[in-house]
Amino acid sequence: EPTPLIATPEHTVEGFVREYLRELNFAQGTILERASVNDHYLALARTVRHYLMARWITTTTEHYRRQPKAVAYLSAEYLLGRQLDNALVAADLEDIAAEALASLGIDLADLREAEVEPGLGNGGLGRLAACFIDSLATMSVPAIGYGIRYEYGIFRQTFVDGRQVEKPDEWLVGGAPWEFAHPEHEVTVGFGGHTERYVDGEGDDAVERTRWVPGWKVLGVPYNYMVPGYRNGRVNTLRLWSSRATHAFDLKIFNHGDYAEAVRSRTFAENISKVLYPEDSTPQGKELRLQQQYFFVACSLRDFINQLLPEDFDLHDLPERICFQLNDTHPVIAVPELMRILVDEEGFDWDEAWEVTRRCFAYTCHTLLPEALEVWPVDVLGRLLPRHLEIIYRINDEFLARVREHSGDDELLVRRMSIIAEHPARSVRMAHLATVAATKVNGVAELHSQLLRDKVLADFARFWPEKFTNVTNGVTPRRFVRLANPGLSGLITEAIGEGWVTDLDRLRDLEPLADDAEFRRRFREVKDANKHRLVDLLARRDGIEIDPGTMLDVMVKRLHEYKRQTLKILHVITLYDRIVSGEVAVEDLVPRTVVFGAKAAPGYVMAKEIIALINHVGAVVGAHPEVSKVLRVAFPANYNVTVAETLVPAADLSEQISLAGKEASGTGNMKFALNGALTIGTDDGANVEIRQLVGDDHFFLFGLTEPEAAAMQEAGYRPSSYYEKNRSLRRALDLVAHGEFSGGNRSTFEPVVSNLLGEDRFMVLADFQSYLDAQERVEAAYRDPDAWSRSAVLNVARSGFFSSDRSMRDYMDRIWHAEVLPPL
Ligand code: 26W
Repeated sequence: EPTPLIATPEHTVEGFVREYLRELNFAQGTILERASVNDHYLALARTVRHYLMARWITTTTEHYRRQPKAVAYLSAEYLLGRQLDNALVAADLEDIAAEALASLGIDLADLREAEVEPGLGNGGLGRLAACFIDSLATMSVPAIGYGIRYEYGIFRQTFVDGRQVEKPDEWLVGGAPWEFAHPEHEVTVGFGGHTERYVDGEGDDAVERTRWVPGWKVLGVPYNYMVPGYRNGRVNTLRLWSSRATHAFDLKIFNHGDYAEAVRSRTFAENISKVLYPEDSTPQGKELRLQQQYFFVACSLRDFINQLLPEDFDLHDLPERICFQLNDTHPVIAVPELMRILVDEEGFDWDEAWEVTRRCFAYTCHTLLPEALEVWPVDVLGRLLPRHLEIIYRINDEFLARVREHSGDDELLVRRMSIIAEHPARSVRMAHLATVAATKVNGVAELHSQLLRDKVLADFARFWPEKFTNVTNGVTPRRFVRLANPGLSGLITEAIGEGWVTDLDRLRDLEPLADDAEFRRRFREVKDANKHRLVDLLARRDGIEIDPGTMLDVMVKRLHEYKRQTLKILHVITLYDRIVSGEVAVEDLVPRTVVFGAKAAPGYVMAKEIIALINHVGAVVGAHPEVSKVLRVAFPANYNVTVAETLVPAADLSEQISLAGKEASGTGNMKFALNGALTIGTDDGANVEIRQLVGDDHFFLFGLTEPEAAAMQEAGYRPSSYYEKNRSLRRALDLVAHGEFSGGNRSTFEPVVSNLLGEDRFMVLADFQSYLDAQERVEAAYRDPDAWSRSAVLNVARSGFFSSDRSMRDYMDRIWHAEVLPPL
């Protein structure tokens, strides 16, 4: 086949300038002298895009031509972060672009700031999906990401009197230069209606079939995003779906003269992809959410079958061509959808269809909290997707028959394993459906996968031991080291060459340099420069002043009780108390800046109270003339990927302090370790593996282990006993209760205090003393800059395992068995 002719701009400063001016003139319709910052940004983004276009077309063409075994990542969330820098680095254009722009009198740094990041995810799960597609592209794996093009991403957080107030995230208003709309590839998706039986064929060939007659339909329009590999000549695709009203439906009503109704139907359809659910860890049982899930999954399956497979493809061979990876339960409705396509539309018999379906899906679980496991009431699901509910019932019947057969009719076991829960309302347990259907089920860190097998999905693990596996999460070194930390990247490359960017295990070669005083000095210089970058950012962005000469102690992640931001703030309060009461002199403390970044789900009342508490404590600490000499709290609003990119490289201490057995993995923990922060953390999630790799001497471990916490809960945990026994704890909680941080008002934080003293589900009080002790060890260690930076360098050198490239290799070997194409 002939190679397609694709125009590519010349990879030189002059070539870049030419392309840039063309964009400014012809696409933006303006000239250098009159262009706004946004004009410049759009012109730049499109210019960079042009350099990647040939690779994108070539990659896509080759996927189609070779039909390799591929991966389709199904995820309701992609927390992408800004695109410009990533594209510049991937295309090896950083220097050329900077020089080209400078020659036009433009500063590249100013244009970077103009990009609003696509925040199409909540937290860890969404960012993980973004890291994974980056790694797949970089490793030349034929892969496509499927998701939703939310018109509004994760809300913009603001603080009013220290309390969270949410604003809509209008990320599309400035123009969306990274996306390509393809209305010509729109897909129709049905909802509601009813099912019918009918006889297909005649005489001996006659078979009874079912058809679904939807009550209404919407269109899905695909928007393609480039997913550039790192300098390997490949660009994969992320395809996000946007909902539209069907033209026919719309027009019919419109022609009847009912304009209001025509608008209503349009609004219904377009609402589906309007906004990301800002919930993290507790599913919203809202029908619109189920609509979103079915919408994107139905579009994606249809698209894969119709657009990415050859016309004559025999769907019996589908498992040879694709693995659909289910990112948590959000896309699990894809299972009955594929069954429906095969049985109702393609005429497969049930067993044949099930055989294909089961081999096409794999499921990743991202949680351990029972309340985070999605369930859909059958009346909701049956109204919205009547045929899918029938299919789920049949899958369940056949599954439970096997359970009965193998268990000698153990009805208690059958009830526990059923896809359908009977209480409190009859509902579909999406995690059970996923587990029954999937070829493989994986957790996201060793401990998490173990707990899935032993606790959350124990019955299933006994039934299908070989189904369960682990793939420890990872993060992309391109964005979170190469791009976020140019100083450290330069230092590493100088020492060991640049291969580490795509082969992070090579960081091991840095180990001997931990003992090299000159290297450590330069390492500290980089950390210091990164702190100054953070100082500038916080001053500019938030009007927050921080001292780069202090230890930077950072806790950034979604606000959730199990993550225990309260434990961190109780530590701050204890330090405050000790200074104010004269127990310690400020000279004897290591000066610290405690940085928080956290969004709370808008409906999560306790999480919002905790945000207010942190802000109020921060205000009192900052206003105190003595305390503020050695302790400051900074809580910049609206923590996001962009902020992380400046914050993580500046950190000295990484706070990973969840109750053991609750954080599935964590990925922030990996980003900090890779950027040379030391971790203070519990034996939870991937912390366990981080500590094993970096070594106990370079990690501050504290707190109960998972078995200890479980045993204590079993025996009857009484938080108030810790309050009674522990003086520091009592004083800290009393300060809060007595209104020290609420202008004397004792009711303000009463709910937080009484929750801790009464239930304390996540055992903050039990771990308090152990945490204080660990913080003392932190202080002692920080006083010795040479020893500290030695540990920091060893953290970097020994964290190569946490590259998402390694995660992708593990998925390939253990789950997908997809092909790897040669780089181009
Ligand atoms: C439906 C509501 C909802 C939304 C999101 C429920 C649950 C979730 C996710 C499972 C929450 C999440 O982001 N989990 C995080 O996934 C990361 C990537 O695997 C892990 O590193 C985190 O430990 C886990 O909390």
